[in-house]
Amino acid sequence: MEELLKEMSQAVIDGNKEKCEELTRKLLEGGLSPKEILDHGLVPGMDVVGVRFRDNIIFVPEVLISARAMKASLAILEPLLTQAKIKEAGIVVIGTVKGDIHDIGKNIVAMMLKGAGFKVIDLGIDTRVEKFLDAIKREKADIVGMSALLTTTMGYMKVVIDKIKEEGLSVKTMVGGAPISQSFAEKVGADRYAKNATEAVERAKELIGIASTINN
Ligand code: B12
Repeated sequence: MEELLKEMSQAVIDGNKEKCEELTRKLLEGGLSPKEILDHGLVPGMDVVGVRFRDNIIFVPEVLISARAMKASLAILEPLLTQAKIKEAGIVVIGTVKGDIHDIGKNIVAMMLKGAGFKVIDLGIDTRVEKFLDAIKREKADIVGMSALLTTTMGYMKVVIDKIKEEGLSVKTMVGGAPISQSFAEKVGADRYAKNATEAVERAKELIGIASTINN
């Protein structure tokens, strides 16, 4: 299994979609959980892509091909990750903020929240404040989750949080994405920060007052 997980990381790095799909099925058949496949196969692969992108060894087209390969695996894992164990723990509206089109991490968070019993309304990418506010009101959301992967877009989270406060909405706010930190979350007035999807589920449960042990 160890070997197959390494191959999986490499398939993400190479952007080999077919290989990613094949390995996802093999690893599931081998008894690994979707979360293990994510944490030890797909995410480490994308981490390497990130470093190579940062160091100008690869460029946007290669990253896109890697993202496509990872998404193909996620499509296989999605039905397994989203099988809710309890009914409607709470309602979460989630989106990547305006100006930002990164959605892999946000999609994983959405899947894991669904799997924990939350109803999730995914607003997609490049989400403006009006769209967040409309969905929060329409869905009577308990929590709004915002994702940003760029230092140039993370500031937009404050625009949304300020507007929520200005309108006096009772929704809780949760933020995440590679450049986000606990201190940034506090600075913009978010209720919670999570560094990954597993923690996002824990924080979401805290926000609506479900003991984190119930649904593990
Ligand atoms: C894949 C990728 C892309 C793909 C995105 C495809 C897609 N559909 O998402 C493409 C090629 C489109 C892309 C484009 C660009 N990218 Co890009 N990209 C990446 C890369 C390599 C990986 C991101 C990823 O998917 N990671 C895997 C997931 C699983 O991790 P994650 O997103 O961090 O999510 C986890 C947590 O953060 C958390 N989380 C995420 N969201 C949320 C939300 C909530 C509510 C919570 C609680 C938690 C949470 O949980 C997730 C799961 O565990 C990163 C590198 C990196 N280190 O992040 C660069 C990176 C983010 N990109 C970068 C850049 C510069 C760009 C471009 C500007 C490049 C360009 N010149 O055009 C454009 C921007 C386009 C735009 N307007 O958004 C830079 C940002 C630098 C900066 N300081 O701002 C990075 C850091 C690369 C680098 N090292 O330079 N990119």
